[in-house]
Order: sequence, then structure tokens, then C-alpha cells
Amino acid sequence: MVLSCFQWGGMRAFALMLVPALLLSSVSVSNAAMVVATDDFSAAGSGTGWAAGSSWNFGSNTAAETATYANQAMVVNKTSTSYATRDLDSSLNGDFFFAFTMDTSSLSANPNDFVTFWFDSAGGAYPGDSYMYAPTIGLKVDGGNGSMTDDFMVRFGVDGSTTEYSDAFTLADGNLFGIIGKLSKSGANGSSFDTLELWVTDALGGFPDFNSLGAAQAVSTGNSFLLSSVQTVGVRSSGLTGGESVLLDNITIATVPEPMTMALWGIGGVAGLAYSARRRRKAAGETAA
Ligand SMILES: [Ca+2]
Ligand SMILES: [Ca+2]
Repeated sequence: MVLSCFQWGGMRAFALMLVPALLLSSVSVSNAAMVVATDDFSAAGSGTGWAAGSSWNFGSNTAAETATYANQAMVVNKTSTSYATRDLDSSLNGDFFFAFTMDTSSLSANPNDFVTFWFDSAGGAYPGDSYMYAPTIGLKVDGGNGSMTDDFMVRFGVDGSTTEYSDAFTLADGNLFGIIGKLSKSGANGSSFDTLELWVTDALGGFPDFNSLGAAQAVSTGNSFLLSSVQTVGVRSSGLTGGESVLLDNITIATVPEPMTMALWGIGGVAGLAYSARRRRKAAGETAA
């Protein structure tokens, strides 16, 4: 392999910029949300960050599977507590964002029509072996029982947690929504996840920057059977009848940097930038001369 001078110079600069970070080798070298998995549902097995060779497992929902990628999205058109599942290529042990888009244009909305993503550790059998205990995020029309117009929710699990709704957007606001969840550990429950936050957007402008999200629109807390790591992502659906469907698409999973990590990397980053600026000045001087 032959490197041009430009390539080599770039690599050298990059390597030297890493030096301050390597001195802090006991911490992660990320100062921003880092994407660890995606899926645009362009084909079976599409996306990055999933178990090698995997695609969404639709179990016995075989009729749905044939149509699943017809619109380059996951078509959810049946009721199932485990409509589809897929494993990530490694466990998420720290806080993470889970974002996706939901197209409701083929939904005939009735109270408690339900389409959500849920999370479990490796194996995909739900925390405590019941979907009721899985942290879940998505659609639960009209507050479930029709007592309100809110439709988008988070629920950590039924072990004392409550279903919490966003009132920023409802189905009345359109047919395409961007939904962002943040699953995190407060520390109050040891190494277990215990907090699920929600942001809903109109999705037309893409997802907002994970690093600068404002206060969550809804927060559900709980301690679902000591769920300390997440590797399985699942879809649960309920109340879909008569050919109605919801499309799920554009999954993005990103880690949440810990504040300590950000602070330390800030030091390394400043040092790296100082080096970079010095190098640029030097390069400019060489060019002028
Ligand atoms: Ca797509
Ligand atoms: Ca319906």
C-alpha cells in the first residue's frame, strides 16, 4: 500500500491529535453521542451495528414479513407482543438514544392502537419474561383508554412505573413523526436502567441533534427486573385490524457520553486543537514562503 504525502501527513496529524486522548486511555474518547446502530429498512438485513448476518425476526408473523420491506420500512400490520425482534452486535450497558420514524398514514386510529419498540438483554424474551416489564416507546392512541388525545408515550415497565405521554405532538399533527427515546441509569438502581425519556418531532427536518435536546417531553421511571444491558430490540403491536398498518423506519441508536468522559475529553480535545492550529499556521507559512 502506497500512501501519498497528503495521506501520510493527514494520518500523522491525526495520530498526534490522538496523543492527548491516549494519555487518558482509561476513559472513552467520545465527546458526543456516537451512533452504534442504524437501519433504514432498505432490505432484509440492512443497517449497521446488528448481529452479523441478522435481519429482523418476524417469528410467526410470516404474512407480514413478505410485505415488510415493500416501502423500505417495517410494516406493522398485525397484533403481536413480539411482532419482530433483532439483536445488536453487542450489548449496550450505558445510556443510549433510540430514534426512529413512524408513518401513521395507513392507521385508522382507535384508542389503544399500539405500536412500540421495546428493549431487553440478549435473547429477546423480555425482562422478567413478560412484555409488560419491558421499557417501551412509541404509539398508544388516545392515552390507551380514550381519556385524552395524547398518543406518543414511554413506559419503563409495569413494575410501579406509569405510562407517560408527550403532549408536544399527537396524531392530529400529521402522519410522519420522529420519535426519540433515551434509556438511562440514574444510579439509584445500581447498574440497572431505570429511566426512559421521550421526545417527539414532526420528523420532516430529520432528527434533532442528540447532543442538544432540551428537556424531555415525557419521562417514565422504573426498574424492570434489573435490566442492566440491552441487546435485543423488539416491536410490540396491538389493536391493528382491518388492514391498517404503521410504518417504522430510520432507526438510529447512539450512545450517550457520560459527563466525566466529556470533561476529560474536552481537555484532550483542546490540546489536539491547539496542535492542529499550530500545524495549520506552520503549513500556511510554508505555502506563503
Ligand atoms: Ca427506509
Ligand atoms: Ca385502528
